[in-house]
Amino acid sequence: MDKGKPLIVVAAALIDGDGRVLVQQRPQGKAMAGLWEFPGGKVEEDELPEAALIRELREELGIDVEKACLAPACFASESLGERHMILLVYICRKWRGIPQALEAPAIRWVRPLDLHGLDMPPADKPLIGLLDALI
Ligand code: DCM
Repeated sequence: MDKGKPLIVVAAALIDGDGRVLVQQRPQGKAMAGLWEFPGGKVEEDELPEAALIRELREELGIDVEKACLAPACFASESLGERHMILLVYICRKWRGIPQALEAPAIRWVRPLDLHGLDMPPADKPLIGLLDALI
């Protein structure tokens, strides 16, 4: 079956000085509403992944991140049904500003071990074990 071009999505694992990771809740009205995800979103047609992530982090959390502070960590792929999705994940430990829930109903800082207890989108789940190992 031809599913066309895959949807490229970027996400960040923001890690604070205490080794906690930021997750945000998906808003009502969107797919997978209420689930906790790593912040990020779709890469537009003419964008590079890092530029898309920098844009999304500014829109969603009000923080400024430099490209050099985005360390590629892993990727995951998932079938969304009508389309395949590839999620590119970056680790980031340095940013300017204080993250705020500008688009999500809530954000939370959680210890990597506590990620296991959260409802997350399927594409985000494989990252949990990886973060346990990396942080
Ligand atoms: N998505 C995901 N995990 C993330 C961010 C996004 O699985 N950390 C998925 C949810 C949607 C798609 O990417 O299927 C596009 O995201 P959005 O609906 O937020 O634009």
